[in-house]
Amino acid sequence: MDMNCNIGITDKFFVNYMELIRTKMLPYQWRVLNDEEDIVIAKERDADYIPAEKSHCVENFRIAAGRTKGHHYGMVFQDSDLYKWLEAVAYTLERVDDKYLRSLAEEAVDLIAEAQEKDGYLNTYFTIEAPERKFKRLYQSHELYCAGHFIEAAVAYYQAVGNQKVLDTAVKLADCIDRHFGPNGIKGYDGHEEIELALLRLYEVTKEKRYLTLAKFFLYERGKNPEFFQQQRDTDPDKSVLIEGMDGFRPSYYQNHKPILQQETAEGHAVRVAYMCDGMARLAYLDNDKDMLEACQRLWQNITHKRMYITGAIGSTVIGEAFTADYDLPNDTVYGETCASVGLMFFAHNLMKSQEKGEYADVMEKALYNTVLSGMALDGKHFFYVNPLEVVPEYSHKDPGKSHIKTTRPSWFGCACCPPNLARLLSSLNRYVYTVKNDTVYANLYVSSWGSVDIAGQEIFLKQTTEYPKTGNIELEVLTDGEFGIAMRIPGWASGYKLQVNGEDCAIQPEDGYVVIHRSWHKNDLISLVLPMEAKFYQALPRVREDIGRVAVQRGPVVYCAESVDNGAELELLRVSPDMELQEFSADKEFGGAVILKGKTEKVQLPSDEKLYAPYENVSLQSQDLKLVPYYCWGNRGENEMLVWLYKK
Ligand code: FUB
Ligand code: ZN
Repeated sequence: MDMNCNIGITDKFFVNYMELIRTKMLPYQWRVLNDEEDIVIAKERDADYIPAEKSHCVENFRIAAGRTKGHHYGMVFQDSDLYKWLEAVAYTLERVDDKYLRSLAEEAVDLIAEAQEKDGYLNTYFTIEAPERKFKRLYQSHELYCAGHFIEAAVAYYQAVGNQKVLDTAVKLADCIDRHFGPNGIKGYDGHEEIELALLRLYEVTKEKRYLTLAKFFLYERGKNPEFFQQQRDTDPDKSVLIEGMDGFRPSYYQNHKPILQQETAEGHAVRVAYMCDGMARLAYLDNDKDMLEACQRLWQNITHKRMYITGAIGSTVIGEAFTADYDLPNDTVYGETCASVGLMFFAHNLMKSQEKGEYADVMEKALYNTVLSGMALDGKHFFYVNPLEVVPEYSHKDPGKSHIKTTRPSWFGCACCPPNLARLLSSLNRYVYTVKNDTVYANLYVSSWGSVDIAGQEIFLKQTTEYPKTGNIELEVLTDGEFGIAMRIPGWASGYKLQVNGEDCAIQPEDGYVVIHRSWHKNDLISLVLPMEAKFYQALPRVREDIGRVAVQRGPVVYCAESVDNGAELELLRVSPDMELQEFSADKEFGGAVILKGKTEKVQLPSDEKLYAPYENVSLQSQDLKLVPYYCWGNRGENEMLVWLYKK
C-alpha cells in the first residue's frame, strides 16, 4: 500500500472489474502460463519470429530450477509474465483473502526462488540457454527488465501477505545487480527501462539506500554514451540475436540518444519511455531531485500535448512500437499498446507526488477509462495489445501494414506483456484515488471508496460515494475530526461544476485543476461535487492531419465510438453534425449498464455509377440513426468496423 493512503474500493463499476480479475482472469492467466488452456495464441503482428505456440512461462522456471529438463521457450523476457501475474495476485489478496490464488502465488514464489542462482542472478532464459552471455547483450536481453518486474511483484506480495521469502529473493537479486553495475562495474543499463522504478520501490520498503543510488545511476547514466549498446554488441563474441527484428534500432529506440535531462521529446519505444518517465518521477519525488522533475515535466508536456491520442493511447507506429513526431497520430495504424497507457498512468501518478496538477490526474483517468479498459474484453479472458481508433476488418486482414490492428481481442499473445499488466493495474486502483501532499489530501479519481489517509501524522478516514462516470455526482464524507486540506479535482473536460460543503456553496476558485478546501473538519462533514456529464463533440488541434474534418464524442472522461454492428457497415460514410443532440441510455446488459448514446445523423448516398473519381459536387445525404458505445466496450460483439473520429458534415 502506498505509505500514506489505505483505501478500499467499493465502487460497483471497478469492483466488478476487480472481481472479474480475481475470479476469472487470474485463474485463467495462471492456466495459460502453465499451458493448460486450449487456446489459440495470437502473434501481435505478422512476423514469423514471434514464438506463439504456447506460453511455457512456468515450465521455463521449472527447467531453470532443475525440476524438469528441456529448453527455454518464448520471448527472452517471458519470465515477466509470471511476475506481473504475481503482482496482480498480491493486490487482489490485499482486498480479498482468496485461498486458491494465495496457494498459487505461494507455489510461484517457491518456484521462482528455486530458479534463482546462488549469487542472486535470476532469469530463466540465461540460466537455461546462455549462462555465458549474462549482462552482455543488454539492449536485447531484458535481464534487468525481468528483474524489475520480479522486484515489483516481490514488494507487492510481501506487503500484501508478509511473505519474507519473496522479499529476500528480490533483495538477493537486487544485490547481484548492484555488484555488477555502477561506476565501478558495467557502466550501462537495460535496453528496456523498468529496473529503475522497481529499485525505487524496493528502496521504499527496505530503506536500503544502495537501491536508490543504483536506480539513480541507471537513470543518469542512460544516454551519456549513445553507442553503449552497439559497443557491447560488438564485443560479444556470440553474434546470435536474442530477439529477432531488434537489431536495426537506433539509440533513440532505447531512449539512449542523449542524457535523460536533455531529452525534450518522447522518442522511441512507447512502453520504454513510459517506464523510464515513471522511474524519473519516482526519483524526483524520493530524492527531491528538481532537475529530474523538470525533465519529467518536459517529457510529460511533449507526450500529452503533442503525441497522445484522445483515448490516452501513446505510440503512433508499429515499427518499434514507438513514438514518431509531434501531431503524427494516425488512427488506423496506431500502436497504442495497452502497456504504454498503463505506464502513462504510472507516470502521472508518480508525478503527482511531487507536484499536484489536475492535468496529471486528467490524463490518468483518460488512459484508464479508455485505452486501459479497452485492453480487456468484458469476459476477462480476451485482450487487446494494440488499441486502434479505427478498424476495418478487411484492411486488417489484407494489409500487412495493419496486421497489428486486431479486429477482436485474442485469448493471448506470443508476447504477452499486456494482459497481466492490465491485471496488476486494475487490481491496484485503490492506490490511485488520493495523493497526500503536506497537509492536504488530493482527490484524483472519483471512485466509491472508503479508508484512511495519513495527513501530517493524522489518520483521517474518508468515504467517497459516486456512480461516476455514469453520473457526475460525487460525495466525499469526512469521518475524522481534524484541520487539513481536501482538494477536489475539477477535470479539464468539465465545462462547469457545483461544489458545496455541508450544503453551502464553496466559492474557492480552482488552482491547477483542484479546489483546495482548508478548514477544521468535523466527523460527517460532507463535500458534494456535481460535474456536468453531458456528451460533447471534440475536435483535434488542426495540426493533427488525421483528424481534420472529424469529431469525436466524449462524455466525462469516457470516449465513444461507432461500431458497424449498431450503425451498419461503412462507418466512413456517416456524416455527423457537432450540434446534433445525443440522448443517453443506460446500456444493454452486455455493457454492464454503461451509458450509450443515440442520435439522428446522416449518411452519404453513394453515386449510382460508383465512379472512383469524378468532378467535385456535394454528396447527397440520407438520414440515419447513430448509436455510440463507450470505446472501452468496443469489439465485444464479434468482428466489426469501429470508428472514434467520425466525419463531420
Ligand atoms: O519488451 C518487453 C515488452 O514487450 C514491451 O514493453 C512491449 O512493448 C513488448 O514489446
Ligand atoms: Zn504490452
